[in-house]
Amino acid sequence: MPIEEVEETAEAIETMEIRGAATIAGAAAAALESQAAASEATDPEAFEAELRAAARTLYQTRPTAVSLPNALRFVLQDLEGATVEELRETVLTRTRKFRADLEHAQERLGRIGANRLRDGDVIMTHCHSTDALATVEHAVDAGKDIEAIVKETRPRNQGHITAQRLRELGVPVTLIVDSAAHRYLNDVDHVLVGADSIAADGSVINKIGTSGLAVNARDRGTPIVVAAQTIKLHPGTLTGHTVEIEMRAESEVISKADREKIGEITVKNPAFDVTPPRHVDAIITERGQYPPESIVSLMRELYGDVDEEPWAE
Ligand code: RUB
Repeated sequence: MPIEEVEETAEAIETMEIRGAATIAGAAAAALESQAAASEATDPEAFEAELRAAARTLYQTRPTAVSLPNALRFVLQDLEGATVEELRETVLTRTRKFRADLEHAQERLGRIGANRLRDGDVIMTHCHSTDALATVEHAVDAGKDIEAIVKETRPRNQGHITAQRLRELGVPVTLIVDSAAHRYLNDVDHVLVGADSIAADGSVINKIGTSGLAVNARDRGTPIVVAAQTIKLHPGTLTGHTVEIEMRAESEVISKADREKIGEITVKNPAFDVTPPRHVDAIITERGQYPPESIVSLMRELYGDVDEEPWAE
């Protein structure tokens, strides 16, 4: 049985109290760290079984952001140690390294992405991405004036978080409803979004509405930049797996009262969509900028083929 802290983290991810691909990955690594630190297992097999159970609990929360399984794999793949203490040390070292790497990668990605933003540029954002905001932060730190048009991002309105963070950076913000994006794209120099997963063909899986925004941006000739650390690369897609799109509760879209008033309808609430590589200009990672079609070489270099997950029963 995973410890309470693991269960609490899993619930917070499921309810989106903890959300966004990078933040989810960091929280999952922290939960494994707590599990390892608190374990009272007396033999290595029991210790590993506990860690695997904790990883499964975390893995089952949300299916789309690959940063979550990538984090779990980083910690649990080929665990080294002949005793409980050695294994514990390995897990603690890895979870700490993972979390430190996460921060460094975002910082580096931010510096690289900031080079694309010029003084006086206007960006359009969708959802809330810490990777995307890192590039704005670095541009602002470099003395550039940046303005933002922020899509509210129904149904959960993560655009409000983005608007708040951008205001904290001193960036002037215009908030628009999602359907107003096309109307304002002529005023925009870059569409800047994050990613939950990037597939081997360079497709970008991100918050629902990203693909429609990308089509609109293409129509207007506005470049689309995706800021995504390499933990967003989905190694399973190298061997033909597709990325599962999370379907969330209809209560996020419509109240019970409104639904009853309307009558018999079906409500669908996909949380993410897939933007094909031809609609993306660049993927910015901590390892540099990539045209989406060439991201596969980086994916192979960093992950190789992934066989069985180390938390399988
Ligand atoms: C969040 C979302 C973000 C990516 C990237 O969706 O789509 O754009 O996760 O975020 P949700 P980051 O709110 O449903 O989790 O750059 O912070 O990893």
